[in-house]
Amino acid sequence: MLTVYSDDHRLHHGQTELVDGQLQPCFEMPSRADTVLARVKQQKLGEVIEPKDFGLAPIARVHDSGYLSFLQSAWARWAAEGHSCDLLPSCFPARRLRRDGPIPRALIGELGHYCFDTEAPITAGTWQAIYSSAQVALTAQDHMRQGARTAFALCRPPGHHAGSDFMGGYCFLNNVAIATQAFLDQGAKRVAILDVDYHHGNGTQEIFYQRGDVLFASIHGDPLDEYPYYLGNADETGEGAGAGCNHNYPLALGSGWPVWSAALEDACGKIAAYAPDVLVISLGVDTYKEDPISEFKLDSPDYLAMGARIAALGLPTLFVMEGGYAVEAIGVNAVNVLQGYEAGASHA
Ligand code: Q9C
Ligand code: ZN
Repeated sequence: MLTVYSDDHRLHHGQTELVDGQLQPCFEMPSRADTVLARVKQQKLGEVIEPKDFGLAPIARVHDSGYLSFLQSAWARWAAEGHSCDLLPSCFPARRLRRDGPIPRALIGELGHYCFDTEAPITAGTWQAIYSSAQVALTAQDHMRQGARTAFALCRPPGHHAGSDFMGGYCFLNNVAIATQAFLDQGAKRVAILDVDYHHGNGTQEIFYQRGDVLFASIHGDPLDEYPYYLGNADETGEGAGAGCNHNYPLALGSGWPVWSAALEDACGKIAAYAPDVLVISLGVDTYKEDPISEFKLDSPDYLAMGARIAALGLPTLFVMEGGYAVEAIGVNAVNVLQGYEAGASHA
């Protein structure tokens, strides 16, 4: 399996995030991608290539133009105001404040408009890092357009919490949505997205909620108990043309492989019935039992079984890296999914 990777991810390195009322070092750190890349090489998964540059157009197919302009210019504006620390929001338009009203002139006001939490710090290199992360996804997608059955986009920063016009949860550009839209723009009729990250993929759900050409299935910690709290319940099934194309599997905190794999089995049934041309996986491995911010109990061998079950769908499959914060283990766990898939695909 081909891996696409860019060193540009290092240009995004947030300092701190709020944990229980205190600023602590960010869980989403550059060494995460290093660990995964090292395991890809150690296991000889296949060739590792740099991304090509497909420009802004495929990103703008998913994201709002004002949001993209904001992301490109935010750091320069912040620095011009005399700051050198991370740019973080502090005020958000909750109910009955004007979320669709005039966008504030003030930088922090505009930031709150384009953001739903305090966990996506903007740093000097953030734009280049997130642009390259999206190009990593697009390059892996392009490899499949050229005929490959599978590819691995080793994206960092991750993307699934980012919506069409908002950032949050360590995410800025929705790499999976951008790759999915590229498949559709190149002639795919239907694409299925399976999000196995511990957290609900609220951004991906938002982007495709009213669309019948994308099926979204997500297995995650119950949002009544877990981040992102305000989306990811089972009664969110899609709207309009997308009615019936959204499937959420909120699971109890503490769930292990028996419960998790039963949800996977159900999701695979929905995906098979949808008969997509392509499957895209939001590959988060923060479901691991030792993950520092998560409450599922998957163990490393479970990721081999996960990959094999995905392979049994018999679909061309693009894997896109999302979360996973037990830094020493995420290489083994992510690559286990890929190797489980390869072993399963070779039996098919
Ligand atoms: N401040 C992804 O896995 N909440 N994002 C953490 C501690 C945010 C996770 C709680 C979790 C975001 C891509
Ligand atoms: Zn996550």
